[in-house]
Amino acid sequence: MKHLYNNILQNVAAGQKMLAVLIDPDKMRIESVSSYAKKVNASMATHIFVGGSTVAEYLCDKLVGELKKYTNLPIILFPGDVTQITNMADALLFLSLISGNNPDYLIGKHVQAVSKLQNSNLEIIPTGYILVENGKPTMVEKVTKTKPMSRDNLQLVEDTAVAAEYLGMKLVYLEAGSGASMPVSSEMIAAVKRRLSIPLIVGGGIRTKSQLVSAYEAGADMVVIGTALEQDESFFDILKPNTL
Ligand code: 1GP
Repeated sequence: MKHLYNNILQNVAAGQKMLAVLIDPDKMRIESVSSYAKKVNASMATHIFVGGSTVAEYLCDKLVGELKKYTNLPIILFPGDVTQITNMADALLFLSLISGNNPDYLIGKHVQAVSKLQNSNLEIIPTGYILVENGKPTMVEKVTKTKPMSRDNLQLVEDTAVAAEYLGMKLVYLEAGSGASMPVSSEMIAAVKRRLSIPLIVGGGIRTKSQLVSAYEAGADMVVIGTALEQDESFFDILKPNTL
């Protein structure tokens, strides 16, 4: 039964904030998965995202298979490319990079993915993905050959998010980019959230508890953290359940 999106909607309706831990298969050694998954399980994380910009083929499959041995948390693919799709996961963010105008990332890769997806059990969640500038170039920018949206043009980012909702997308993901030096601003999160009735995901450059709390307070329904946990697993200690 494909119920992950409905669970997300229920959490939003109940005011329950969600946290996704992003695991990049290129940066996680298979031997480390069991201990990492234990830390994720003991934290406030509600979801695990798996994906990256430049993942070698079949690594996602291997990683998700290993993770499934150690966690019951839902595993959602956050793919940088078609090769990262694996039926081992529970769901897939079917991302459209709506901040840019590269047709490959608006529809091209999606068409390529269909033959894999139609034979899978993955819950497919169409997601409007908006890359916002963070002060330095990001891997997403490089790989997709698109420019991020300006931090200063709130109106344009808001309208882009609303256009995603009008197009029928089920989530909007405001992304500063992995390892961003500045996360998406609270002002932008609040402005976008005010205009949307679908759930809002925020990620990129969140490294402290106060940045996490600010993102939630501004209106993020789900926050994604990858780099900060990759670089320092002691960050899990301040992400215990019910400690925000
Ligand atoms: C990247 O939004 C995610 O796509 C998470 O970013 O790695 O900076 O936490 P970080």
